[in-house]
Amino acid sequence: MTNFLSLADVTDLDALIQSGRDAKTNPFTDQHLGKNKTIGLLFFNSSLRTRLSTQKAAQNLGLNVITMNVGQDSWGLEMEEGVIMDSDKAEHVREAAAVIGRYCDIIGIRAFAGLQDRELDYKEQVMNQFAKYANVPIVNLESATRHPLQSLADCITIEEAKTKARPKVVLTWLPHFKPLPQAVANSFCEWMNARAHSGDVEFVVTHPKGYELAPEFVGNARIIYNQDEAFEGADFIYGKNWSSYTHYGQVLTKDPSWAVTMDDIRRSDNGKFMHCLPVRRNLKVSDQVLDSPHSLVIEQAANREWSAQAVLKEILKSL
Ligand code: AN0
Ligand code: CP
Repeated sequence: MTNFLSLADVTDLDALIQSGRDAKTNPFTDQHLGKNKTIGLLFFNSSLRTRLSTQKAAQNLGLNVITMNVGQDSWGLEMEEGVIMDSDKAEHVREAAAVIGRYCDIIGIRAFAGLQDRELDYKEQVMNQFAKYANVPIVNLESATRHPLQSLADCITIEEAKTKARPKVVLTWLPHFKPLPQAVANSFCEWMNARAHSGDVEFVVTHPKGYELAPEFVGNARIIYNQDEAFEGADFIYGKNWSSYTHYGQVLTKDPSWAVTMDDIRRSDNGKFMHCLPVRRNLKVSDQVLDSPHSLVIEQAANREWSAQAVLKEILKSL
């Protein structure tokens, strides 16, 4: 593996999931792999789990870690080519990426969607510009349209917790008053569609009308607009808010009936609740669900360390 930008960079998904589970059992067996090598973690946006779990995974592999909040600790970076740089961005990505690539053997980047310009966001400019100019492997720590390290952790969590060979996994939209990116939902669809294709899960998506995700992500997933119907027989309920893709970046409804409560869990097949976190309690999901044995959110976040370790190990082996 050279870059880890999306599922397309994964050659053997089963093996990658297993590698994460092996790292969880034996975290330090590959400590030699990263010796005298450095990973740089660049954050254009806030993070708790991604920042700490990726740093921890890197350290488990013997890597040195340097971290920077771009635009706060560093200069603001211009991503457009050929422009007169008279805005507030003092440095161009061409130099910045090339320079950071001289200090680091791997670069991880978090850069969310702006949610103003769909074409710009879906072009993945930040990831692609770094991939073009850094000359070292790039790891997606949540980009404008994807969050693949999250999806890998989600696959690991489902494998660990499933009680049947082909569990029913339901992605549900949750209410929120702020527009959030589609990245987590997009990636979850991308990865679950692959798991469904290999016969490992049954995958259903439920959301209010107007919250249809981009066709290239939702693929052949079954859409059921009635949430109660979608939850029938569910083994995993995966909650996430996202803003509209069709009415780009807009909040079309805040309907509180879409929040997940114990009534929804009762409708499922003794289902487990998943969420990438951070989650707003009692807005998106009730205290009762989060504090019950049905919630997998802490284990899911813990698995971020092992998903990052599986990916970094693959990249280190290719260096
Ligand atoms: C971000 C999002 O929805 O993409 C990060 C989730 C991992 N969440 C928020 O901005 C609250
Ligand atoms: N799930 C996740 O990526 O969390 P952070 O935004 O805190 O990194």
